[in-house]
Amino acid sequence: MSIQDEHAIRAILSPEHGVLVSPEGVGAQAQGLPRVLVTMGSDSDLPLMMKTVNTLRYEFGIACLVQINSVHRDLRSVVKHIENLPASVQVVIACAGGAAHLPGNIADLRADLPVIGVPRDLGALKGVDALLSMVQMPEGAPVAVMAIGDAGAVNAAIHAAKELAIADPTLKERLQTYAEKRKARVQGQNETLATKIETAHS
Ligand code: RP5
Repeated sequence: MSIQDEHAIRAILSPEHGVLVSPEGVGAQAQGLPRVLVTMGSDSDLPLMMKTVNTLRYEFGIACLVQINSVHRDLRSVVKHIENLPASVQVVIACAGGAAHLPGNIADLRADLPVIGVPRDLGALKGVDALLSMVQMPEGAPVAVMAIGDAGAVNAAIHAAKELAIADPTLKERLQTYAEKRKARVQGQNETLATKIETAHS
């Protein structure tokens, strides 16, 4: 690893830039440079977004930065954080619930980065409000919006991996392995189907 890389990692580990997470661990235990920012409006979104973080690191070996950014409680810090992301970050995944303005705001702040939105299933409208807030972006500020909740959180990680895989053959292979695992799950379900029908019948 070059001295520049080491300096970059040290800078990343400062609270200003969020928490670095990689397959090796969190913060000081993490290794490599972050390729994805996983951000959210509140740490109440974190249980949902751990599905994104864990899919990125364990399925695809992608290091990410995790950071809370609230456009409704501390907009000035959001602008500062997003304008000063480490240069290694190539994709942003942003989760919010309710009136979910975070992904669209990031799409405006960063003309150079793709933004993936994850609507959280929350409150009276159960995520439909967040979904519509993210998907109805005006022309010029695109947000790639995933499904509400758990499936969206996992799919955001897969979508980010696909974007990075355009220039990364290793990631293409990991995506293929991931797809094979999903196929094997269906095969496994078919193999145990007769027993399950028999058990349900008796
Ligand atoms: C949004 O408000 C956050 O993304 C979160 O989904 C929601 C509620 O936040 P808390 O009141 O739980 O902090 O900005």
